[in-house]
Amino acid sequence: MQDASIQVDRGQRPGAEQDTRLDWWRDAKFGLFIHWGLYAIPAGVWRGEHVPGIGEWIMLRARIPVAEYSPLAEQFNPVAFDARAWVALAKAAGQKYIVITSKHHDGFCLFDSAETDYSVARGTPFGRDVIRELADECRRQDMRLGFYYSQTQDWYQPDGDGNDWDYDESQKDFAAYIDSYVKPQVRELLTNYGDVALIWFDTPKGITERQSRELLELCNELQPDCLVCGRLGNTLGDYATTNDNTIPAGAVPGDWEVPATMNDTWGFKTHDHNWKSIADLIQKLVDIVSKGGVYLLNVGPTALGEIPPESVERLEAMGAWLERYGESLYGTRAGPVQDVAGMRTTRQGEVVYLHVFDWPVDGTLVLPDLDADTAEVLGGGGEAVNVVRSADGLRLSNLGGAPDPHCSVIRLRRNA
Ligand code: H79
Repeated sequence: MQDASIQVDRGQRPGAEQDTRLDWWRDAKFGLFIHWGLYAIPAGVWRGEHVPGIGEWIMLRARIPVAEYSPLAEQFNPVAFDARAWVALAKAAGQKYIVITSKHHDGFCLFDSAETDYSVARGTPFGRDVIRELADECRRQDMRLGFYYSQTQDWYQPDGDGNDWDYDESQKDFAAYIDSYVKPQVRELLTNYGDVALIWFDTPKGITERQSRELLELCNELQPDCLVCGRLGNTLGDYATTNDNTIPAGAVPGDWEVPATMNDTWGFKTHDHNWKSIADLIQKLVDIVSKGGVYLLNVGPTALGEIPPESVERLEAMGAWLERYGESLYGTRAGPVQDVAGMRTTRQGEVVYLHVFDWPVDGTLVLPDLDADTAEVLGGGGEAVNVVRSADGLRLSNLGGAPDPHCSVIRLRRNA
């Protein structure tokens, strides 16, 4: 059964498991999402008032007219932007791909587009093509790069979806917006920046089956290896996403990804200090991978181009954990047993990795429904673990102290 938190109308083609184009992504487990645009300037505050909700939605939440919002471009001058540092941070975090907002719902583009001057390249004092700099840097550092692209909502384009405070909905020609604006921009993204790992469409809303299919065909024609996220709409796309920040209750078959925030916003907000702990984030990564998913974890850089220090600290801590325990996640598949007394498992061939969030003070664990001949504590003291099959399940003892405060890992093997 499909878990209710996965929208079944998002992705998952029949026979997708045979599609080897997804293999790198299936093994990657962990990506960096970057939400960056003009909304980083108000950062959740408009006319001195805190606007509740996610930061990149401020234009809609405060019903800011295009005539007031679009001049933010004249202030966009992120002199601290450093593609090299951003990519290096993702590397240090153990992330295997980056997805950045090439265009979010507000319509502002982080790439140089011939279709509009409403971009960082043409409409700001900064005047640089952020996407080009990132693409070049990703190539240099051997990092895959994908583009978030809001295909349905565009609050700047008169025919785009979502802006009913500037434009009369009944006068909109959505089909013209898709054909004359979205398709040319997708073509630019898939032509001008080298190999693109994936396109992350979002909020399909009323896009028609034919429009979704034509966008998919365009992507496949231009870059056959570029994956397409299931939020393209109309059950098309290469993989499913869960709802934002939603982890399924148990294992889910197929290819799926959890897009998630570290605090409560995607785009930077000065008021949002509700940061998840390092332990929580590491355990969420383990939890998702143990269920067969991929974690796409977001940062929202400031208007200056700085990734918030709270995000950097968390990503570096996750990278340090992955540096030691990465073999228990990368390239694995969902564990054979879900939620073993609060623990998680992953599987790689015959090897099962057991992830222990709360290490037993008495150095003993009993694992129902698991079987093994040997157990090794990764990064432990090297003492031999006692493995005994008991009526209650596999009993591990002499485990020693917790090797890691957030999540320790035990490798279980069976004799050949
Ligand atoms: O890009 C991020 C979000 O901006 C985007 N998806 C992630 C990856 C997203 N688009 N739509 N949604 C998420 C659903 C948003 C709903 C809400 Fe709202 C926006 C809740 C509060 C603000 C819509 C507007 C409902 C109330 C106000």
